[in-house]
Amino acid sequence: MNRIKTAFLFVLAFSFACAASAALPRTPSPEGAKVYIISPADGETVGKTFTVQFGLKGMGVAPAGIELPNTGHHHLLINAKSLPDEGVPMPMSESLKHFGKGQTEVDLTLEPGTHTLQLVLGDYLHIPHQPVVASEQITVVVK
Ligand SMILES: [Cu+2]
Repeated sequence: MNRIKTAFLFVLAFSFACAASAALPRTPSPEGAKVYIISPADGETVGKTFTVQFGLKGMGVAPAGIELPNTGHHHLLINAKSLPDEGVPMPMSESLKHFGKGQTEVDLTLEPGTHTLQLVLGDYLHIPHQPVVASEQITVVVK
């Protein structure tokens, strides 16, 4: 009896290991989908606290956790050197903000100096779409 139990547990553990190592499925983005920063403009000088407005064309905004075709939620990269890994949920940090409630703008406070901003859309699981829907990276000068 114990042997069967052990064999069963082994099979169970093996299936979990397989599921974890398999790549998560990517959500397709429609052709022509575009995310962009409406404001501030590239190169603009802004105050310490300023509003960043998110624009999206060819797709809709849906809160995280809601699986609807051709939708996603915004992620703002602050001073990122590269785009986040494509096959996994985007991490959450001070430099990678999630807008999982479906927000389309944020009041951001940054230290004086030059900063870069970039938007990346994520699916209901926070994974970038395929192909990735990302904005141009813009530069703002905080005075
Ligand atoms: Cu997210």
